[in-house]
Amino acid sequence: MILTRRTLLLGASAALAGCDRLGRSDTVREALFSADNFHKWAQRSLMTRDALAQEFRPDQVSPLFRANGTANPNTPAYKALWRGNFADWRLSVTGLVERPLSLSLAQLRALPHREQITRHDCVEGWSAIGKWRGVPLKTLLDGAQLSDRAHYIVFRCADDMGGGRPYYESIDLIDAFHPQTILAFALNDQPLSVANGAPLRLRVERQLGYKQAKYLMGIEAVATLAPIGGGKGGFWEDYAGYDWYAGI
Ligand SMILES: Nc1nc2c(c(=O)[nH]1)N[C@H]1C(S)=C(S)[C@@H](COP(=O)(O)O)O[C@H]1N2
Ligand SMILES: [Mo]
Repeated sequence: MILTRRTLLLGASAALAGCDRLGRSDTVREALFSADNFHKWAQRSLMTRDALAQEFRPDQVSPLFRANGTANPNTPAYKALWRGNFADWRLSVTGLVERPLSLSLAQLRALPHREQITRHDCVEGWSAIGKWRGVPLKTLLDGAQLSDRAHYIVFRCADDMGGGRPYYESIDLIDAFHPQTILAFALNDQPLSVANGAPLRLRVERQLGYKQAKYLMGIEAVATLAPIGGGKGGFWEDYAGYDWYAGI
């Protein structure tokens, strides 16, 4: 199914039960969908955040999962990791955790996996169905012993979006512990390609494409998003005013 930017944006608001009419005003959108206010509002609404995103059959997988945004980080540091087949790459788990972790790809691959065939919807007007395999984020957060003071998980990426600003994203703990939220190292039974985010990317299946951070280097548990980047919780949220909560 091809989704236009308009149907997606309307769909994103409509999915949040009953807020479509409110969502039409930019000021109200900003108020509702920013990281600061989303919680207060969502808690009072009837929204169910623990529902599963639709999963598809193997024969529904798209022949090509196109790449969008950065298709190769191309920095000296990333190129060195790529040349070494990511043997020297580590995922750091830091911030408000009792036990910070530093995990190799081999260690991540050895953890229990989840596989899911889901549809990725980009605001630019395209969708693709892919089969992802990865480690539930919950497994890592439990392993690192997340502190009670943590409210958000921030994802740090290897690509520079210009002027030394790296791509980054963030989600709250409801999405972080959602069973379909995984750190994926394989797409369609192949190791993740550079174009699709090698060696590891986030899949947070109830949200739009720009939340699916590629080229992960670190995840950090924080109490507030204010001191990170421009303070809005993600590169496109800071730079282009995209909603922090991009529910579908
Ligand atoms: N690090 C990083 N993650 C990113 C992006 C990016 O440019 N850099 N683009 C986002 C956008 S807008 C989309 S639609 C998806 C695209 O994922 P794909 O390249 O696997 O299709 O990645 C998201 N995650
Ligand atoms: Mo996107």
